[in-house]
Amino acid sequence: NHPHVAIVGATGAVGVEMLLCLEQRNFPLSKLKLLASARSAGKKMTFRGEEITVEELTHDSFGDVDIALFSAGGGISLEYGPSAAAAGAVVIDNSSAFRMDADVPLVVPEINPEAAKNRPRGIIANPNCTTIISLMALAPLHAAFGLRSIIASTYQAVSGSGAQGIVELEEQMKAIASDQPFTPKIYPRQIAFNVIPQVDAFTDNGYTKEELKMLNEGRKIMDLPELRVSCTCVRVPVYRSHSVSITAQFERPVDVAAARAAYEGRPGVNVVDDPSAKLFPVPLDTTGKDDCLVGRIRKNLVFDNALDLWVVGDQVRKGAALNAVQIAEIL
Ligand code: A2P
Ligand code: 11C
Repeated sequence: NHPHVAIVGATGAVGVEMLLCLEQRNFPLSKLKLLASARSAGKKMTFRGEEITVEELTHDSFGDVDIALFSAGGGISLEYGPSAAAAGAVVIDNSSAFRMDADVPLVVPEINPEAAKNRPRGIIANPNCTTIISLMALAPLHAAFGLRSIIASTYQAVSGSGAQGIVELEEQMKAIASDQPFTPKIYPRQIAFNVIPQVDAFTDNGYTKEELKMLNEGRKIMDLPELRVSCTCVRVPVYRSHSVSITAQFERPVDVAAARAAYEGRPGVNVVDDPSAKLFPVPLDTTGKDDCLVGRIRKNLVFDNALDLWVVGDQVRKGAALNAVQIAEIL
């Protein structure tokens, strides 16, 4: 018997992509339930050629659900995730609500699939999108050289903020083109024709929460409690796909050819690295695609045993919806 699957936040940027991933990957399911706020109840969405009516999320939504994919924000996950688990569903949660809970596994299927098996709370967390994309590039290098530290800067697309991020960029571009005034709503500054060195809220040590996710989630997923990470997260006026510039230091001596070879046979990540032929990954290359792309691999000139690299991935897809559906496939 195939599982009954529910998507919580089905109308959102990630929810819509979850539906698409289930369809494109021919996920074996007996029934799909689409849940969102009262605002969307009654709306119709198409899955495998059939219309499904969106229902309002309530605590009683999960009676017959086997797998619940949550992507409606941390507050909704905290409130409804435990109800879904109590009703017997395995919750795969895309928010940050449960990621650092010791009783909740944090899973990237290409890196630590076995962690999904031990889930005392009935909840599995999907990591932060920037973290997933960065680790897709770093895990093969860790296997080759032993990862010790990461210094990274990110270039994060507006769709990382959900559907509203795209609206804000579009509205600002239109307003600027027609010389109209506008007020930034979800971003702290103008995002059109600009870059903003703030993603998520600032914490006491000067880092944002998004920047600390790379540290804390990276340690948990890689099972490297001593891993050192310093990250600067930046919002850029790109619709989709996050890019990350990484300096990674390793325990053992590195070699560029060996680094490239480390990706051979690894699912979900490919090397695109021939700068003389203008071959390096850009966000438009990965948009709507499953695989993360790595390029600009070179020896770092400052640190010993260190490599510089550039990784790009569709954060709505591998960074969120696809990773969640891959976790469901493990189940
Ligand atoms: P809705 O479309 O009905 O507001 P995004 O990340 O793109 O902003 O999407 C957020 C998702 O979370 C949407 O599907 C949204 O549904 C859903 N959502 C927001 N608030 C609630 C709520 N109170 N109950 C259920 N779903 C919610
Ligand atoms: C962004 N990465 O681009 C964020 C969105 O921890 O899941 C996802 C936040 C998270 O704004």
